Amino acid sequence: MADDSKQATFERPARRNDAEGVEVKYCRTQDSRSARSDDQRMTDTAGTDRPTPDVDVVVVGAGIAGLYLAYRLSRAGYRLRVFEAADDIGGTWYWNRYPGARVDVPSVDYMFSFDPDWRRDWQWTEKYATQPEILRYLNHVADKHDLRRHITFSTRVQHADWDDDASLWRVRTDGGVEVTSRFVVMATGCLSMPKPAEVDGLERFAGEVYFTSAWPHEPVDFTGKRVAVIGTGSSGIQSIPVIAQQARELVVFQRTPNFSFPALNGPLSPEKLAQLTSEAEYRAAARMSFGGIPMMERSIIPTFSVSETERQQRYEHAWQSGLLFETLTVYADVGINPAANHEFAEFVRNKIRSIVDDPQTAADLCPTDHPIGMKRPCLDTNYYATYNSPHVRLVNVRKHPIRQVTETGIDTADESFSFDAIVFATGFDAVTGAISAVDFRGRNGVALKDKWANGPQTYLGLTTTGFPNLFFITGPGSPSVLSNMAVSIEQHADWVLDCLGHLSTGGFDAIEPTETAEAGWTQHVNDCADITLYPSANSWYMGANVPGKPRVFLPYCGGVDFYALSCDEVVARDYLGFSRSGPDGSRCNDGVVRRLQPDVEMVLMEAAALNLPPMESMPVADARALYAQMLAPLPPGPDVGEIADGVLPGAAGDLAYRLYRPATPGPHPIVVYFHGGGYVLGDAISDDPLCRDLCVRSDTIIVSANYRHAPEHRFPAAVDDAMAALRWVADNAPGLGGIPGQLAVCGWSAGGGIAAAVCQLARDMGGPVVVGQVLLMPATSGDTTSASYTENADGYGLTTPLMRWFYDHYIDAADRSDPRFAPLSAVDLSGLPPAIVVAAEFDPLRDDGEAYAAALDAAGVPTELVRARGAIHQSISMVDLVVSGAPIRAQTADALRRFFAATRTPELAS
Ligand code: NA7
Repeated sequence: MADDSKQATFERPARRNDAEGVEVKYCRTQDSRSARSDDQRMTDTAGTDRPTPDVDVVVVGAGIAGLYLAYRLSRAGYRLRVFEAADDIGGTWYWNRYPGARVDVPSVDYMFSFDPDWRRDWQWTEKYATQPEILRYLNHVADKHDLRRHITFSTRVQHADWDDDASLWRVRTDGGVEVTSRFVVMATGCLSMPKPAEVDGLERFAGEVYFTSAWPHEPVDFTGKRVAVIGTGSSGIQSIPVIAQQARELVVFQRTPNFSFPALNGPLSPEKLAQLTSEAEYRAAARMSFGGIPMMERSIIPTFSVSETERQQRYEHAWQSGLLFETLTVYADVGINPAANHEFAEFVRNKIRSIVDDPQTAADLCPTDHPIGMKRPCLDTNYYATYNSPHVRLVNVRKHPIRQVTETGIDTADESFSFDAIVFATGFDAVTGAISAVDFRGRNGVALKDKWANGPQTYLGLTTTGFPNLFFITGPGSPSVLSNMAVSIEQHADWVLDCLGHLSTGGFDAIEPTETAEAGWTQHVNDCADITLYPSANSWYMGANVPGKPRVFLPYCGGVDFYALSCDEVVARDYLGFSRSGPDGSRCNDGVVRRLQPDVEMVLMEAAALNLPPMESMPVADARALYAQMLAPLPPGPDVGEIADGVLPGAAGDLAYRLYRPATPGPHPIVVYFHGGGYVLGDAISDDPLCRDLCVRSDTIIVSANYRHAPEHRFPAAVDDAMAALRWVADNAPGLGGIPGQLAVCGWSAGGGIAAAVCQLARDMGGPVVVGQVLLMPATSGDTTSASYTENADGYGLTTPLMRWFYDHYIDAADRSDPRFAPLSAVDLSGLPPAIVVAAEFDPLRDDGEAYAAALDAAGVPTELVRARGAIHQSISMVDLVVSGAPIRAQTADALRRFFAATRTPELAS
């Protein structure tokens, strides 16, 4: 294809990208190619000395992803080759022909969306289609769109070497053929590399051996036979009831029981079909849904916010729904809160106990070693009831390990079994297995296997640094196996096609993520997983089923919707995090697309959707009412031993306080706590969840003392009251259940500044003795012009205008260097109690906290600074909502324990 010489100028002024804090570099100066339509093939090296590759794109795999890519690429005019190891199309649905194999996402959701007239020539017969029906559907699509002509069957791609000079991949197959290609797209599936049998002696067995992952094409008849099934994941759970119908005897060898729900399969419901009336909208909604299925959204209701009766009804509804995603979204915190998870898990275990007659079998079938939903749950038809048949038996191999396969059957540690056939349903080297099976050599000959030796690193789950022009469809770090694969496949393939079009238009021939972007995304994927219970389960999501595989959470669990937003944002921000290059130059737009903790991001999005007026635009009374209204629905925090409300004498009248006592036997150390709210908002109970959490974690009494607020009571009213409260608590410690001398202070936000100020006052006024200070996102300087005020001025909960509004209400400009307001202004910080200071990354007050911690440290005060990555001002106070704040609260509580332990006398310590 001929080039032309129209010039497109890419030179733009460098700009500061505030969200990343990273300079955007436009390295490219001039483009010698014209903008071209996506419909034209892109590989054109005329006028350059780079060789023209054999094809534009090599696609590996001809399953759902490979077929869709073949469709899109061929229609867009790219020259492509698709290599497929099997002798026909279908991928997963080609290989997994075992009895009972079905999709467990509704069939109408598990299909291509690009062909809206499918209903004219295709009908699903069931809610959950069988493997043969799905394979027929894929063949139908391949034939209808003439896709086979692009596919080379019975050919496995074994090697791929990046040629940096030629900017192309040299792809080699098991047949020894080499094909050069500008791009390689791995459409190899997430569950396509079967695990080996992992039992000794299989070669001795004289009977039939089957793997669910490579089932014969001809029918297998188990009638009258003694059959063993090893493995109780989805494949085992689907096949066991069907095999049991034929076999004379069936023994299931179970290593880990799984949670399974009734599929309640049947004909397609009219309701479901009705949902598809406006199909374009339905498919678009799928792409912006939590799991790739519309109308199955994440719950926002925490488990224990509703009554026990209501919860049981909700669990029952999920059980009766016959929908996997319903079971995963019963309550907002089932995947996060162990207690919530346990209750739902116990509901399902009770179901298992109620179905299975034999109590020991039921007990063995009840999963207890992993939280529900954190290992892939299953949908089944009569799975548990199958064990009530007299010819079906369950062997718990954790109690009775398999020793070996013999000529006639299987020996466990204490029994010999005879079989005519053994079925292995033992799973896959998931997500990375099929990618790692190809020997990829990227820039400088680096092997992908080596790069991923400690776990995969990708940008968006689509690309990896050092391997230009290599794309993974549903790769590690993308929603993939946690989503409706059909939707995620199309989303990825569409993204790749858009990217290829973009490169072509810009005259580039290579794209690669930057190290910063990849590290940022990998961190984000881990952040998402770390706020859930996923990492606690030994699942294939974690690579735990493959001996020696690094223990890393492989998919992205933030949801299809949030994930798609990231992908779209990367494109909208000029391929943020990618460097692109071509014969005439390169362009690198470095940065990180997601830096906030995922739960913070979600909270901010929900808050933004409320579209509330800024507080600083309101009368104070309205702002206070709004603040109370915003706090009311937040999760309450943990139960404490006792809560007692009282009044204490402040500097100018009574002050309310709330005391939180641990459930453990006292006496306890005491922490005097000062709430946040910018001196204007809040009261002794407005930080109730945080105080409860601190009480439980640190095993101390928390006395949350109110103080007078501005504008009614301006500086120094708040700090005077705080000092009065500290004295009163110190004087009354025994009566409050405290240990005399074991007194610390804590405060959040404005309260953090107040806590810092009272430490200085206590030092200077001869007491009381304070053994530690916990300053959470404290206001310490009154300076609203620092970098953190500029960078985080708006969009992260607390805004710069609001802080200025608070200060203006509280204090005159002339007083702002008074250390009772701005403890950072104190001339001498020596001799203050040891401190822990928490500074949130996305907080106008970040620099206040960091500066005070540095100043304390410089003055010789033992100080721990916690830089809360991805956190906002409220990350610490939204207990049980911003789960990523929990480690910070734990660190805070640990510090408190240390402060008290350091000052405890030996007698008290004992
Ligand atoms: P899974 O879900 O990985 O299940 C494999 C099962 O085989 C699981 O119960 C394993 O126990 C068991 N297993 C694996 N190796 C052994 C050995 N050596 N001995 C005994 N038992 C073993 O694979 P599936 O094919 O069922 O399903 C894969 C996915 O396909 C599924 O999640 C859906 O997404 C569709 P373990 O739990 O590892 O202790």
